[in-house]
Amino acid sequence: MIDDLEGVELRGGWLDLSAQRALLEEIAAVLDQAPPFRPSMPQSGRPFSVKMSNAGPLGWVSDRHGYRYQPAHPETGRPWPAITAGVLKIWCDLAGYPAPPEACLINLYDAASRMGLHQDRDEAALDAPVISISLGSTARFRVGRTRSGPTQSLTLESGNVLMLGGPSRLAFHGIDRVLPGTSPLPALPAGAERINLTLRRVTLSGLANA
Ligand code: MD3
Ligand code: FE
Repeated sequence: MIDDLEGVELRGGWLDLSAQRALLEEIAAVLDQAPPFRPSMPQSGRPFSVKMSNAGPLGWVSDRHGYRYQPAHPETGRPWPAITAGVLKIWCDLAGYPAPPEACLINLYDAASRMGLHQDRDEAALDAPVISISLGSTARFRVGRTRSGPTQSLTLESGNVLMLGGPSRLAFHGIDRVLPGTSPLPALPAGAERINLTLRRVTLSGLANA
């Protein structure tokens, strides 16, 4: 656990290099079916510096109309591909939640990409943890309980898995920067410098409160 941030658990080295390579192959196949798109900010339409795609019955998207989950790719109109076996296994091993994830958001970072401080709160299932898997170059990540209060910096390396549950589920977090050239992997799909997979349960499941 991180000081004062109960519910944040960093599993360093959870995935060895061969597990990371296997996940990247799965993700490359997803991206063939659901090509990376560039989201934009609600209202302003300002483009994100990360590109995104998704796997699972629901995918997270953002455009002028707002943030939301939807069952199809915003450009191709096709359903998102299924969440792959290696990704599902990580949820099953770590989540301690009786229902499967519905969304695997794939964030593709280049050397200059950032993600501003935000909360993940577009999900009804706030009782489920969020699981984040880092692949490729190292990133500096920031997390704090409130938007304007103290934050802590953490390093996310390739193969790290971060679990956010309980009191940390609504913590504010963001990516300050990627450290280019620090990836232990030969190459990432779509020419990315860093890939983050974020697994989330979106809808309330009948299983969870049984
Ligand atoms: C802490 N992605 O897609 S994942 C996101 O590395 C997102 O791409 C970042 O934040 C990335 O929404 C960070 C780590 C993460 C995810 C959810 C959290 C940290 C969190 C929820 C609560 C607290
Ligand atoms: Fe987030």
